[in-house]
Amino acid sequence: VDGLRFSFCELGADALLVSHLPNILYLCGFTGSSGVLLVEQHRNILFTDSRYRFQAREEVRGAHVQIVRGGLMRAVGNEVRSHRGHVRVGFSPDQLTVAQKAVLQASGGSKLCLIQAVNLVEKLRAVKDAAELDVMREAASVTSRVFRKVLRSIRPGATELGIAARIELLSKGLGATGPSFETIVASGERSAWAHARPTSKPLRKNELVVLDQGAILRAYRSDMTRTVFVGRASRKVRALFRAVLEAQEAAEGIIRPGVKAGEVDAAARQILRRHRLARYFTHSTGHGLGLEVHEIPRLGSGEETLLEEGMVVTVEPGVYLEGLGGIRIEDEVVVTSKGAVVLTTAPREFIEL
Ligand SMILES: [Mn+2]
Repeated sequence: VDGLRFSFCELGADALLVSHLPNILYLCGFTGSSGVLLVEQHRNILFTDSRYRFQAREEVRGAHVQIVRGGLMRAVGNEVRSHRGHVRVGFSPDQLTVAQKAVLQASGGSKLCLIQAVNLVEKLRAVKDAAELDVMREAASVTSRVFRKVLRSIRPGATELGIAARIELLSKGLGATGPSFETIVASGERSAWAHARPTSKPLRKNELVVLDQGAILRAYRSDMTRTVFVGRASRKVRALFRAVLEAQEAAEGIIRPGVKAGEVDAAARQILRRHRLARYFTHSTGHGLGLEVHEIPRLGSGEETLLEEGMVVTVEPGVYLEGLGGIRIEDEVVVTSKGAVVLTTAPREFIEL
């Protein structure tokens, strides 16, 4: 939190309004679904409501808890108004609704001065410490083990929804509290939808199946994708798979501290371009991961963010061909001084079932 104070002081703020729940969890340990944290120079105040009285007492570290009635933002405004002079409060425009801002300004009155402070907590969160990495390694391990187990259920007749449910059930059996995101099981032509929702469509022989899954373990999320084939694949499908795997390995291979996030994306794209597949690779190469499934840095074209030791990112090139299907291979890696260390250890070779 000292680093955070430094960064908002640099922006000319006296305090930081933290309204995004994952940031609140990161800063003070509170897991409730309603709360606002005000980080001031010499103290932190978590505003929440009476439903969380006992939970906050149990969870919150390093912040004074204030149970409020009649709205969190009004309470923050009242707190600001109780100060002697003006208070410049940093806030993130994409994490405060227009309505919340209006209430805050009405209750804070003329003493409140809002200034933009974007991504301050997110920048801290991007670099994981040893304890966070331990949890993330465990979350990734859950996902890898679930993949191995669920392979047995992948056969003609099984539905996408049935397999997705099985993935989530197996994850919970291994200690996960839920899926990191809506589990993707997409088969046949539907596998070309990069973010398909599972349906009651049964798997058929000679179809690709994309499985994109993640588990939440002690609040941290994992994210891994594998693409398998039901039956025996054609040479074309095998060649596509090899190209995607080659792109993934190239991207992973250049990851180290000091490399620009955009360079990792370029490395994957260059391989697919060489295979004349670049136009089928329609999303960015990866993203940071932690308390949320999409965090900074984004591994996308032209991204200037420098990778740092301790960042956890996904590397997930894919190709999506209308009528044929999609192939995506995604792993989660931690950036170390020696390069990328893979956390998701499920087999990456082409699996035919
Ligand atoms: Mn992902």
